[in-house]
Amino acid sequence: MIRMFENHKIRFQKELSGYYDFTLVDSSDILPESYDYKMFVPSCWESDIRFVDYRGRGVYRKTLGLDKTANVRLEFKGVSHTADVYWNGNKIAHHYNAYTGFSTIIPEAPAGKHELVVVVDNSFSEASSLHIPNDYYTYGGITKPVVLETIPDVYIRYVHFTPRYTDGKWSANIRILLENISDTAHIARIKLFLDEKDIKNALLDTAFNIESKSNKTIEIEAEFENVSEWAPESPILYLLNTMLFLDGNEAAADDLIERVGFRTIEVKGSDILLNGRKIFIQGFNRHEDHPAGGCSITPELAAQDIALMTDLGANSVRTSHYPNDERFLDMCDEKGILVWEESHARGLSLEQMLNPNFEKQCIDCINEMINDHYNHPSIYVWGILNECDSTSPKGKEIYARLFAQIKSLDKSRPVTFATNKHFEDICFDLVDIVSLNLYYGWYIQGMRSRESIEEAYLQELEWVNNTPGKGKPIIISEFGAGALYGYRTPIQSKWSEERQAEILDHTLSIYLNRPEISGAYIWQFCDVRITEGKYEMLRPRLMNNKGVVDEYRRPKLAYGTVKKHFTRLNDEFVNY
Ligand code: ADA
Repeated sequence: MIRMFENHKIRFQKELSGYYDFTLVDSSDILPESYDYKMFVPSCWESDIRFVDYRGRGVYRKTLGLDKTANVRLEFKGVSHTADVYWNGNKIAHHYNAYTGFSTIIPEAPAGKHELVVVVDNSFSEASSLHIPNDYYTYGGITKPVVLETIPDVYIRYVHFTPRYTDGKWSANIRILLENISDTAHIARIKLFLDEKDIKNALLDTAFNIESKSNKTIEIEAEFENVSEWAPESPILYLLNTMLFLDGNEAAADDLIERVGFRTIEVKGSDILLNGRKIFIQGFNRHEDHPAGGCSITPELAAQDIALMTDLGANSVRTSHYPNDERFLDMCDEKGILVWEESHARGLSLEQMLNPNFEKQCIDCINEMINDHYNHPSIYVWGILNECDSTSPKGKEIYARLFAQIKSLDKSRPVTFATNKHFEDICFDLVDIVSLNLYYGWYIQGMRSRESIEEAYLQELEWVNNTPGKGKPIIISEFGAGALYGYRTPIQSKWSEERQAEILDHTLSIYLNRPEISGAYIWQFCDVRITEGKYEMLRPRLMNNKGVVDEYRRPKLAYGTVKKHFTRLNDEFVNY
C-alpha cells in the first residue's frame, strides 16, 4: 500500500513490491554477477533470520518491463540507510537516511526489459553522521514501498496547502511546484478541486510557459466556504486535487491528490493553540520498531499501535527521533492524533555534529521531511536534534541554521527540540516551545518519592524562567522508567513492572497538572531493539525497556497507570 488514500487518478503508478534477487557484497562500486538469495521488498533484511544482525551492504535486483517508451519516475519511500540506484547498470541516484524518501527520473525509457539494481548499506562509518550505534536500531534494506510512475514532460512535483482562519473565514495558500524534465518548453494550465468542487482563482486556467529543464512555482490564495475544521475530536479531511493540462490539450496530462485539513496552530504566551483554542498535549514517544518487521511497519501494525495509544488516552505521538512513514501520518490525520515530527538525530556530541557530513545530512533530512509531509494537519510542530550539543556556541550556530532552514520551508508551524542539557542549555531563544527530557525517579538513584521528583522539576522550571525560554510553552518531551515484561515483585525493585508503574504514577501526577506545562510525552510507547556498542550496560536484552507495552505490544502494569492518568480516572489501577 502506497498511501492511505488514492494519490493519483491520472498518473500511472505501480508498486514494485515482492521478492527481489538479493546478495551481500563488500564494496558498493562493483555490482555482483550472481545473486544468492531472494529478499522481500518492502522489508528489513533482519526479518530474515540469516541476516538478523547483518551490518554492511546488500544488493537488490529486479527486472521490469515497459510496454511503451515513457518518462519513468522511481520513488523510494525508505531505504535503510544508504542507497545507490542503478538502471541498466548506470548509477542514477544516491540517497542517505532511512527515514525520508527520494525519487529519480529516467526520461524516455524505451519499451522493453530494464534492470533495476539498488545497493543498500546500513554500516556505520564517518560517511554516516546520523545513523550511528545508538539507543535504537538502524535496520538494513528497502524498508518502505518502491513506486514506479510514468510522467509527462512537465509533472507536478508537490502541492503545499497552508490553511488560514481570519475574520471567521477559512482561506489557504496553495503552492504548486511544476518540473519540466524535457528539452522543450511547454505551456501549462492548472485546475484545482477541493472534494471535487472547482476552486476559482485568476491564476488558475492561466497559461504558464515553462522553459526546458526548469521548475515553476504557482502560488494562489483561495477562500473556502462551508468547510469544517480539523481537530483531534473532529479530524475532518478534504481531498485537494491538482490537475495539470499541457500545450492546449483538453485531457489532463498529470494530477496529484493531497489530503488536507483546515486547522491552525500557534503559540500564544505560554499556551499552544489549535484553531484558537488552548490544547494540552499528552502521549508517547514512539520508535518505528517491531519484532515482526523491524523499522518496516505495515499499516496493520501501525493501526495496532494507534489503537493502543488511543485506548490509553493519548492525543499525540512524537516521532522520536526521525521522520515517520507517511502512511502512519495519514492514519494520525484520520484519527485526529497530533504529531510532533522531528528530523533525524539523537544524542550527538559537538564532535559528532562537526562531522563534515553532519549538517548537509541534517538539511537534506529536513528538506525531504517538510516537502513530503507538509500537508499533514496532524503535524503541529517540527523538532530537530534531540539531546545534541545545545550548550556550546558552535552547537548553537548549527541549531540556529537548522531552525532557519525549517522556517524557510514552513512558517506555519512552531519549532522545538528536546534537551537534556539541564541548567546549561543556551538555545531556548531559538525555539517557540521549550521541551525538556526529564528522568527524575529513574536515572537518579534514591529518588523514590513524588515530592523529590516535583522538587527536582521545580528547580528545572526556575532555571528555565531565567533563560529566554521564560514564558514560552513547556513540553516534558520525555519521562519514564524501564521495566522487564513479566518481572513482578512486591518489593518494586528497579526493572520491575511495579517500579515503572510507581514512577509513571508520580511523574504523570506532576506533569499533567502543572499550569505552565502544555504537554507531556512518556518515554516510551513500546520496548525497542538497540545497537550494541554504547548503551548495553543499561539495556537488558539489548533493548530499551521503557515501553508501557513490550515489543510485542503486551501491556505492562504501567499500562493501567497511564490510562488512569491520561483519562483522569479515579485513583485505582485500570484493568486493561
Ligand atoms: C534520552 C533519549 C531517548 C532514550 C532515553 C532513555 O532521553 O532521547 O532516545 O535514549 O533517553 O531511554 O534513556
